[in-house]
Amino acid sequence: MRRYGKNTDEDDIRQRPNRKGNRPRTNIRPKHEDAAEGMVLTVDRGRLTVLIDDIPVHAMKARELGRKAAIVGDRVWVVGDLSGKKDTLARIVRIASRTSVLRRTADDDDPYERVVVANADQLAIVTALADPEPRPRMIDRCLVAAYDGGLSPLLVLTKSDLAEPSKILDLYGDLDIPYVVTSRQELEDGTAVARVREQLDGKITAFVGHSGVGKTTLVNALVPEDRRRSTGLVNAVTGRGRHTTTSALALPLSGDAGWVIDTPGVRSFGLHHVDPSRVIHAFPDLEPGTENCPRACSHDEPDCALDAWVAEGHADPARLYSLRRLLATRERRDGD
Ligand SMILES: Nc1nc2c(ncn2[C@@H]2O[C@H](COP(=O)(O)OP(=O)(O)OP(=O)(O)O)[C@@H](O)[C@H]2O)c(=O)[nH]1
Ligand SMILES: [Mg+2]
Ligand SMILES: [Zn+2]
Repeated sequence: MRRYGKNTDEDDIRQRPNRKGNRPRTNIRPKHEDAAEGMVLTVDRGRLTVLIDDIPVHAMKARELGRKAAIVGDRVWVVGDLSGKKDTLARIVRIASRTSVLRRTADDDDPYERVVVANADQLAIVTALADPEPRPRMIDRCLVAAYDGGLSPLLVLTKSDLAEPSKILDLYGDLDIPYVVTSRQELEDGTAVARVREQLDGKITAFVGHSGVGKTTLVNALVPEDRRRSTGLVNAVTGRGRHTTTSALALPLSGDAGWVIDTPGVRSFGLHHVDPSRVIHAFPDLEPGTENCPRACSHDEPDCALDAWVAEGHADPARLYSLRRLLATRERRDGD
């Protein structure tokens, strides 16, 4: 596992091993010379847990940071009691600039942005093939948020023991977006875990999706229990009844091979913050067809070239329908 030394300076940051992703680095020497660097694992009402030298340290934001909030995935510098012992509270004195920011709003017409995760390289869009029913509309929205936030998407289709993946793969299988299909059986015998791990190596991956799709089940299968316990934080699923996740939690994969970030299920992925002109990037199969569009085409107007292009058979009409639906509902309250 990666270790963060104290007295971190620029050179240490540069020499950090296993940098496949574009983790933040800084040219500014920390103001506090004795500050230790770590990663925010979770945030609970102003109390943060920061992993420093393998120790989950309790911390809060120093007043000097002002309104700037640290979120899960942030790289931070911490001073004070770094023992991680009960009732200790260190102070976060600096937050590194972020390489990516995953944002959402509750609804499209809600201007209040929730920053979900910082510095993730990849967005695992988790969709159950049944229970709950898959909703392509949610997938499209997550794709928009991923491209907009600077994360590369990964589709994870769970519960293939309950339903066939073919319908969803008809829509998304040819988009050059990596995908994995998992079932309960394959999670238990380890085959699904190996397949998912291949897609996660060296990256920071945030798992998002509706409640009950199996995000925590998957994350727990990926990160062995003793490892989860060593962070002092456990997102429980086992035991009696369902355990819905209430706050985002970052966990390190074994072998210094990246991180997984479990997040609470969402009803919708509001995109109030996304400029409508950027929505098309989440539809790579349709994007080439916009070449003959009029200038500043909204792609939801009579002169849009996509109708003819799709009619010529270049893309699935269902995808154009999805794009239009997303563009049309972006300014309205939205059901899923
Ligand atoms: N049949 C089947 N059930 C699964 C599978 N994966 C997860 N489940 C079940 O689905 C339910 C929900 O799983 P969770 O992992 O809690 O779902 P979640 O996405 O974390 O839900 P939230 O935390 O509410 O967002 C649990 O009862 C799991 O046992 C699967 O591959 N097949
Ligand atoms: Mg969960
Ligand atoms: Zn157009």
